[in-house]
Amino acid sequence: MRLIHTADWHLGHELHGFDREAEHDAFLTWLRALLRARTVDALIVAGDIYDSVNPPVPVQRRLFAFLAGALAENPSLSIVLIGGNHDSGTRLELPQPLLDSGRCAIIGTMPRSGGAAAPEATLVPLPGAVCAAIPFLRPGDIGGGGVDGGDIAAMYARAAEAADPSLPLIMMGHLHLAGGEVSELSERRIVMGGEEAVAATVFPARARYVALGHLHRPQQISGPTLIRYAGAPFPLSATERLYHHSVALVEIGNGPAQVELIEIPRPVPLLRAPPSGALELEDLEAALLALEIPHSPLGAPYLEIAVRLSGPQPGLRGRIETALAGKAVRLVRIERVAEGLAEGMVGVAGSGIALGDLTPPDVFARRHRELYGTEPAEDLLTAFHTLWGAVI
Ligand SMILES: [Mn+2]
Repeated sequence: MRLIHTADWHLGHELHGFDREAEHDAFLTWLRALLRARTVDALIVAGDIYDSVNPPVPVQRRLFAFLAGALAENPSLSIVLIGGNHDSGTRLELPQPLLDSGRCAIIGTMPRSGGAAAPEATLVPLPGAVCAAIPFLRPGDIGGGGVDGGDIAAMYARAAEAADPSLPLIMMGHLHLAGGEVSELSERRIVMGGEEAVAATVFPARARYVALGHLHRPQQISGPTLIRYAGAPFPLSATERLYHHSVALVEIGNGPAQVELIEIPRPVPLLRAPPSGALELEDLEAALLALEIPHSPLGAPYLEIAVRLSGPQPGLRGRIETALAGKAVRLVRIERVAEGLAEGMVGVAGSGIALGDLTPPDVFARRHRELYGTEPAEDLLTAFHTLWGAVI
């Protein structure tokens, strides 16, 4: 059997206030054409279908139109969707009664039976295979307390035991596996929220293919079987702009599963000035004046800028906008890098300090040091404390 594995669509995503609707339309149109061209048995989407738990109406309409269209165009296609940490599982499942349940399964939340998790109920029959469609697991999905690697392994083991042993077993999941490369920005809130990465050994060796979502770079993870993150369809932050975004076409026969990566055309260019590191403001202004803007029919390219500063720089944005005058770009972010700090040496990530150990004034002072390389002035600290007192 042949399937296409994709994930982390994040429908409704905004890049620093710019909506991605045209890009999502381009991706979904491309995917529908691919499904028509490549004749697969199944399309599986491994979570974070939506970017938020309460996606706007046009965003939900986009998903429903895609599902209805792809099923109508491909009479032998099955589709399986699972919920990710960004999704509301119950909202994701909403259109299920309107879709042919024999060909489209949406499992947003872990099914329950008599109040307890029922991983057996995640098994979805596919043409020539069976799929354990296990969604992102939240504390409480499993029965009180947090979700650890042992709980996750137990869910996968129970699903595998309940699956017809004569059929190839495909497993889905939305979680953070140890050994996966994390993009710096768009997954940070999850990693820093105290979530532990789990070992790839949570998956039974019996699975022929494990289709994951959550990490946005397409990648294979070594483990007891073939385990892949499909990755997002296009960059969701500037740190993802060099990824080779793709979908995985997986062929499961008698031997090991075969994977063909099909690169997704980049709908809108995402530029960075400079391409890596940061420049002093004068050098940056010169680089911006000389910046070549690629042709981009779906909307002006996005631009992220990194400037090296030795202290607060009033009027920074105005100077950058002046240097960009007349250029068709969308300025998404100005990263300020403090003089004397090497890139990547800022923040608490990798420092061994847990965010929970810092007080808000600590975070404020650290952020000031990151931005300007100096301690906040006394009057600024006083203003911060006044504001802090007003909100707690
Ligand atoms: Mn996710």
